[in-house]
Amino acid sequence: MSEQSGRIDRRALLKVMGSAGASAVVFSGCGVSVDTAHADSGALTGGRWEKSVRLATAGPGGNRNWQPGDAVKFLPPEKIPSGGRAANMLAGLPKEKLLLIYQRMNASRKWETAMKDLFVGGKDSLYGAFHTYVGEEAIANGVMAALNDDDYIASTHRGHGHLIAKGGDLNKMAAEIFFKETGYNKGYGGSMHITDMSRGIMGMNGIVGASYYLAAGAAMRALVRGTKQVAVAFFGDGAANSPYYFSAIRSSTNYKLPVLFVNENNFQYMGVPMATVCPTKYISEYTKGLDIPHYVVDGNDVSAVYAATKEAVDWARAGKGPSMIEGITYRWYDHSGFAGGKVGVDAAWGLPYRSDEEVRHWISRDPIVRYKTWLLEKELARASELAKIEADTQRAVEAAIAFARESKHPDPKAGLLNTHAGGPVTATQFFNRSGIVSPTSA
Ligand SMILES: Cc1ncc(C[n+]2csc(CCOP(=O)(O)OP(=O)(O)O)c2C)c(N)n1
Repeated sequence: MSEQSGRIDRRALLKVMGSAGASAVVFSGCGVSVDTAHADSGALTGGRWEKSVRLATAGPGGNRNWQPGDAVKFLPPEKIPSGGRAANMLAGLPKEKLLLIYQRMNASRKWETAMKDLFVGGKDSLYGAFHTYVGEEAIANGVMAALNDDDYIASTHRGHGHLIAKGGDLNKMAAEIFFKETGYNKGYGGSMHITDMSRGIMGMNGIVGASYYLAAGAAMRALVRGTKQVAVAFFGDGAANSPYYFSAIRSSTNYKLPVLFVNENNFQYMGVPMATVCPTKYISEYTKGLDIPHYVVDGNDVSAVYAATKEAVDWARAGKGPSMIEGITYRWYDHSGFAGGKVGVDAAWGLPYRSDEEVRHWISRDPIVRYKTWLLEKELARASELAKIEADTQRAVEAAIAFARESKHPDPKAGLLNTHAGGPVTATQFFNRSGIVSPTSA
């Protein structure tokens, strides 16, 4: 591992990790078509597999589901299908809602891209982890379009897009990234703790696999109180290997909780392809024995995600229990931070665990461009309306950054406020209560 200017060179680190632990290499292969509509939902979308996995071993634990040369990578069709059940369901929403989806997808993309440029540019002294959701926006927005404002979501480390899709405030989010007192967590939480209970957002979460019981708990509360609310647990393909996943989804099935387990399968763990650690080719295969509805959808198609979620939400509100949805998607940037990223350039290039060609394929299936094309071709919106949304959103993002820059850093003395269940505690009270000698008085 090398260090440059006191910072870890992430690319070098990934290379070390790759050579030490990874037993598979992902490379492009010939097209093999696979029917992804094997779920209970019927044919929601189609897609093609265009990549292969070459395994140096049979996978962890002698995994028999993966063979060298297997085709595994889903590549969506270039366009969202204009007809079919999913497209018709989305097209049936009021225009106002269709435009709101477009606005929030754009807000998510533009806000994160602007933050990326600021991190990479280095002038604003931003630091801390920042996991971008760029490329995955159709999942958050497809899910949220099927929820009510008072439904709950439990997010992940890669959750800015979930928050924005649920109506999170761009100014407060930006201020939190700048660690300013006007931020969601008053400047003490950073990216991975942003929470907004007024919108049912139970928080982003740095603990991989923490969303399951947060969502199941909220769903249990809704069931007991008879409110008809539902809760959604977002999680990645890596997080699906948490024992809490199996425990939570099984218990939720036992109690018929109104909860949706929404997997964002981007095929990448931190720095290795999913095939090296995942025993099955679909995450949804893990839990099929539970006999709850499972959906596998093109996660870059907002109509497919919406349609699956709407069915799962109706199922949950009818008291029938949980569903599992797997959205196949891709993140454009590195796991966290911006290795391989440049100011003004989309995506991270030259990373050791994926090919640039693969990234280009996915960018050509940009979920926002696909949705825009679909709206225009179906004449559900005019180009001028969408252009106005894009311009207004860009202005809102710039205003959020200005707001964050102009806000003050929190007073260090306030650091221990709100940390105790008994109410606000000052630093002096904390040290007195705990018997610890205060660093300032020591
Ligand atoms: C309990 C726990 N274990 C490990 C980590 C370190 N970690 C952070 S993100 C990550 C990978 C998560 O992969 P995935 O769930 O597929 O989500 P993605 O990053 O692909 O969106 C890991 C292992 C963590 N934050 N928490």
